Amino acid sequence: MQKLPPYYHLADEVLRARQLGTPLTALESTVITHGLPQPENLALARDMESAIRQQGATPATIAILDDKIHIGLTGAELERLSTARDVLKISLRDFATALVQHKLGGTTVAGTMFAAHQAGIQVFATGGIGGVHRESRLDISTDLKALAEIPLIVVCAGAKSILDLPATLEYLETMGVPVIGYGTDTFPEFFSPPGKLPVSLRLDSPAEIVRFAETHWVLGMKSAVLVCQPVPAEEALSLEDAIPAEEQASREAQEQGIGGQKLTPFLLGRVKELTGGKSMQANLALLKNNAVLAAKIAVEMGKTKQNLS
Ligand code: PSU
Ligand code: MN
Repeated sequence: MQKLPPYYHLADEVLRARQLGTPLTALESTVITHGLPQPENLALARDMESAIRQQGATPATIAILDDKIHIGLTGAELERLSTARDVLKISLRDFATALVQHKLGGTTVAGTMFAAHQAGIQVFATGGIGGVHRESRLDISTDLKALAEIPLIVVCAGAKSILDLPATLEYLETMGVPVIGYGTDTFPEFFSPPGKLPVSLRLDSPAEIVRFAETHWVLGMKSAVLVCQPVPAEEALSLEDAIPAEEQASREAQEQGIGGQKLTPFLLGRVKELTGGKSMQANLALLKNNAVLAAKIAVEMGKTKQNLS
C-alpha cells in the first residue's frame, strides 16, 4: 500500500491485521447512519463485523469521525456513529465537505470503495448498490461510477427494484463492470430474488470469484467486480409484499419532490414502513450473508497471495 494521505486513521485492529497478513474486508456505514433505524443499525453493524471475524478475516467499517476517514472502527466509535444525529451521507463528492465542516459521515458504496482502495483493501460487503432511479433517469448513483473506476470485489444482493434495474445493468455493461451471480444466473433484486435480468457470469465458489477477479485485473482492467448473492430464500420478501410497497414509495417521492441524496433513504424508509418491517428482516439477513461471503473471498484471496510470495 502506498502512504495514505493525511485525513486517514487506521484502527488498531486493522493495523494488526496488516502486520499479521490477516485478510481485510471493508464495510460501508451509510447503512448504519441512513439505511436502518436504531437500534437495529448498531446490532447489524456488530453482527456483520463478527461474521467477518468468524471467517478468519478482519472487518474494516469505514466512516468519517473526528476529522478523519476511519478505516476500521472501535466498538465505541461504532456506537457513536449509530446514534449520532447530524451525520452526512458520504459519496465521492462529500468527503471534503465532512472534513472541512467537522461533521460525522456514513460512507456509501462509492465512498467506501474509494477509501478502502486508498487503504489497500480489495474486498467489500454491502447490502444493495445504488443505481439508475426510476423517478428520474438522470439520478444515477455515484456507486455506478465508482464500480466503473475502482478495482475492488464488491459483494451485494443486487439492487432494489425501486430502481430502474434494466437501465442500471445497461450502465454497468457500458462501463465494463462484470456482474457475477453467486450461485445464480439472474441479477438478484435485493430482498425479492431471484430476479429476471441476466448477470454477465455465474460463479459458484469464493475460489472461482478470486480467480476471475485476478484475471480481470491482471489483464489491466480497472473496474470493480460486482458479486451478487441472493438473500437466503427463507428470509426473502415475496414480490406481492415488495412491489406494491416499492411502487407506493416511488409515487410518494415524486409527489413530494424528493430527489438527490435524500431519495434512496426516503424510499428505503417508506418500503420498510409499508411492509410492516418485513423488508427490514430480509435486509438484515442479506447484509449478514454478504459479510460472510466477502470474508470468505478475502480469505481465499489471502491464500493466493501467499502462494505467490
Ligand atoms: N440500497 C439499499 N440500502 C442502502 C443503500 C442503497 O438497499 O443502504 C445505500 C448505500 O450506501 C448506497 C447508497 O451506496 O444508499 C446509494 O445512495 P444514492 O442512490 O444516493 O447514490
Ligand atoms: Mn442519487
